[in-house]
Parts: sequence; C-alpha cells; structure tokens
Amino acid sequence: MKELIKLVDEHLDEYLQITYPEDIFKAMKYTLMLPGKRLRPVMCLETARILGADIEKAMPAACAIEMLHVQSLIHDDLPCMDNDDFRRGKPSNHKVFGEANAVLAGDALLTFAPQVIIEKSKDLSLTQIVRILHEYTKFGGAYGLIAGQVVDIESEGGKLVKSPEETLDFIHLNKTAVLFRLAVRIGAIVAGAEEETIEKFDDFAKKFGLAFQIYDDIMDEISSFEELGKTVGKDKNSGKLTYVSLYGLDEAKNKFNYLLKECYDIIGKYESKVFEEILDNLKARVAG
Ligand code: GRG
Repeated sequence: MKELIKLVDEHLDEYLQITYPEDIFKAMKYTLMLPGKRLRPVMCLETARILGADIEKAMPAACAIEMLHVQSLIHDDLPCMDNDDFRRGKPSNHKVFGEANAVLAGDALLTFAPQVIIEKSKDLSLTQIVRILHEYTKFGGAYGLIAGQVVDIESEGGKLVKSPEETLDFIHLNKTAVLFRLAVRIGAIVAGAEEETIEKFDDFAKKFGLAFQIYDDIMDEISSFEELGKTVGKDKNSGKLTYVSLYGLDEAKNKFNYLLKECYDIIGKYESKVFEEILDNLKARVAG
C-alpha cells in the first residue's frame, strides 16, 4: 500500500506542473499534495492489478479520481458549504488562497482530471478512454457526487423528501460511495474486465463506501483533530443527520461491522494484500 501511495504522489506531482498564472496552480497543488490517505487511487490501481493489468495503465485515471476527490474537499470546506477551516491537518484551501481562488482551484482540478486521462493514458483503446470519461462525468456530476451534496445540504436545512433512513443512504451512496465505485470500476475497465466483474467490484465499493461513511460519522463522535486532521464534533453540534445520530453509536458500529464483513467476503477470493490492509485498517480504527 505504501509503495502505491508513493507512486500516486509522484505522478500527481509530475502531472500538475506549476506555470503562469502561478496562483491557481499553487492553490490546486496545495490540497492535492497534502497527505491524504489516497484510498481511491490506490483502490483503482489495485483493482486493475488483481484483474491482470499493469498499474501504469491505470495511473492517469487513478490520479484523476484523486483530483476529483480533492476538488470536492476544497469546495465542501467553503463557507457556503460545510465551512471548515482545516483539511488534511492544515488550513483549508480558501483559508490560504482566498475564496475566489479556492472555487477556481476546485473547478480547475475538475477539468484538469479528464485532461490527464486523455493526455497521459497509454495502451488504452479509444473505447476504454471514452468509457472512463463517461464514468468520470456521470459519477462526478449531478447523477452522483453533486446529488449527494445537494441532498446533504437540503437535509441540514430540515428538508426531507424521503424517510431519514432513505435520505441518509442516498446522501452517502452519492457523496461517499460514488468515488470508491468510480475507482474500482475504472480499474476494472482498464483491465478489460467482463461486465459481471465490473459489477462485482461496484457492489464491493458501494458496501465499502457506506462502511467508510459510518466510520467517518463514528470518528466525528469519538476521535480528535490530531487523528483526523479536520474539525471534529461538528456533525453532533450542528444536529446533522448521520448514522450515529439516526441509529446511535452501538447500532452504527453493528452496521459498520456487517458491511465490512460483506466487503471481506467479496474481495477475499482475490487475495489482495492491499485491499486486506485497507479493510483491516478501517476495522482497527473503529474497534479503537
Ligand atoms: C463534483 C462539481 C462537483 C462538486 C462536488 C462539494 C461536493 C460537490 C461534494 C462533497 C463531497 C464530500 C466532501 C464528501 C465527503 C466524503 C468523505 C468521507 C471524504 C473524506 O475522505 P478521506 O477520509 O479523505 O478519504 P482524505 O483526505 O484522506 O483523502
């Protein structure tokens, strides 16, 4: 896992060259190069590898997914959204570069990501590239990530069109699971996998994404700024709809353990040390 993270860091640094006007590139690079867990690109590369592809083939798309993820973090931290002053242990993008540049840095990452897929992908067919771009735009847009964010904001304002349980699942399938789905789907597409295999990995990522969000909600309740690198206790203080607020801490942990067991069951047959490490790590953090 460490080696994959290092490779992702090196490629992100290489792809995003700072040029004139430097301010925008510096703002893009600031949050991108802060030490995130790099879960999404690592899952993309590892899916490609265990399905038989050379990881270099998946590297541009894996880095593009991290750029999309970082864009969502930068915009999520803005005062008009979640209004958070810290991200990845450092001041948020808008705190360093100002709101206008943070909005533009997010926009620039969102558009630079597909540029990287198109310019840097090697040994992929045009059909594969078009399919990857289609998945990127679908999962990253109003049918995915943005839908999750909109319903999240609406629910904070007390607007619930569906039941709290359905709303919560909708938010997190779209806000959180969607980028894990995108990551493994693209890894599988790079490897030329059958549709059935793509869907199996997709199912894994949906379950992983929900488990990851429950972990995130639990950590907001029991963890510290030092451990998470962002403000904690915000969800509770703002009365936000979360797995912990809806089901209570014990039931949230039960749901987490159930989903994680399903993840182990699906991915187990591939004997991937990387996926095992990711799942073990998450399990250990929640177990405390
Ligand atoms: C795509 C145009 C466009 C907008 C995006 C702002 C927004 C709309 C969505 C917000 C999505 C969001 C912030 C979801 C939270 C998901 C989550 C649990 C993030 C934390 O992921 P980690 O822990 O973070 O993997 P690191 O820093 O380790 O990468």
